[in-house]
Amino acid sequence: MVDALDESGNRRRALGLIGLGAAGIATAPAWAQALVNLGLPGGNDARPVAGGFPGKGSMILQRSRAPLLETPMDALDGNVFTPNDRFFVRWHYSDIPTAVDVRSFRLNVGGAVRKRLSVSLADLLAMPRVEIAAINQCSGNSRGQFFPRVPGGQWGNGAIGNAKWVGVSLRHLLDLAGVAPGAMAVRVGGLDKPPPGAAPFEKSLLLDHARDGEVMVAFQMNTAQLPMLNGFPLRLIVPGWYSTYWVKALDRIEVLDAPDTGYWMDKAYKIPDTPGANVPPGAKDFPTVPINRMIPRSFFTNMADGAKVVAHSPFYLRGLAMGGTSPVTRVELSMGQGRSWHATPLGPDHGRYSFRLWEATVPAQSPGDYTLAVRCTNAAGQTQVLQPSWNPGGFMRNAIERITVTAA
Ligand SMILES: Nc1nc2c(c(=O)[nH]1)N[C@H]1C(S)=C(S)[C@@H](COP(=O)(O)O)O[C@H]1N2
Ligand SMILES: [Mo]
Repeated sequence: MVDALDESGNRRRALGLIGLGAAGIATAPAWAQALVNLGLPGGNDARPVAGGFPGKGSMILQRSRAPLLETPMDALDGNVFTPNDRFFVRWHYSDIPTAVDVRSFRLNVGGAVRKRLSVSLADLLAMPRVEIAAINQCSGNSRGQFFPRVPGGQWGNGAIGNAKWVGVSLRHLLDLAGVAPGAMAVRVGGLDKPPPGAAPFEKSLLLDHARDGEVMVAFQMNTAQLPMLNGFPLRLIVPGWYSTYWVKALDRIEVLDAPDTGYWMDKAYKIPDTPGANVPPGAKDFPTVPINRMIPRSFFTNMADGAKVVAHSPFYLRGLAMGGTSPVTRVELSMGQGRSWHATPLGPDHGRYSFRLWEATVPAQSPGDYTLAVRCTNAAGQTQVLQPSWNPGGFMRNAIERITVTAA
């Protein structure tokens, strides 16, 4: 349990990050260990696997400034909770915090409130705590799989992670400040700085959502303080919602009495207002809404497309599933191009917002190629689609994952 926060270790390692300068991905940096192939349609899918980022082990390097680091499948395999040092990283702006003075740091609460607050980390650590297991998934996770391809970070499936978060509920902080009558929304921002002329990365939630008791200001991630690159010392946790709302290095909370018209709510992260955020490829003029709740997904983690298995011998498959905002009710495996599905046993339930492990032993097969598919369904009846959805932002992919394995 975190009882004090200390940035000194992070500070030393963070300096190494500044030293990276403008190293790009055009040439693999010297510290890259190997290339990984993300299997994206249409190519351009080899990425270096790199270590050397503060608080991080080996990660798939999508971009070094601002850092976009993807979690390799091996770090998700068998881990319902993603290790902090393998948890993916995404920042929009390159001017990110590399050290935080934990004594002078303040979280400010203002706007339409009766009493402004300036909360120190010591104050926050003394407040009542809440804990929740929740998946942090980038809105554009798996964007690289979109076809036709779309611009943006060309993620494979690893812009996702699950952690046990501990912190103080946003409701508690709002109650301390006293929300003024007529308030509508709560906007949050962090220590990263936009370039001149650009809007600060700020996101907002409607007031009732912000006060639901689950949305929290977290200072602990899987029993440790947050890694600097995942938002040390504080970040917002919005269980069930895409991580664009999970503002990192959170230093301000502002209660709004009018809708948020800032760039990052009004223009960016908008999805088609259609089921599954699906529009025909190339579509441009359609009504949009801000991206919001996640939907079910499931992944193979111990085998990838092209894996070899021994013929005439059963083989073991496992992976992770998520329900979005409702609990996982079933995960099913198909070997017949989706004609028949078989429910798989599930691992322990850590709550509706967490990953859930699934596993299966596939009976012995004669030599040949076999295509396997995995599908998750949640308690609200939402499931995954066979035919991938498309939208120009590359958001909300939840197509059924398939791998082909060869028995020989
Ligand atoms: N302050 C700040 N918070 C942020 C962002 C950002 O650019 N700045 N990016 C958001 C997006 S789009 C994602 S996907 C998640 C990534 O969280 P992680 O880096 O901890 O995995 O952070 C979110 N919070
Ligand atoms: Mo994201």
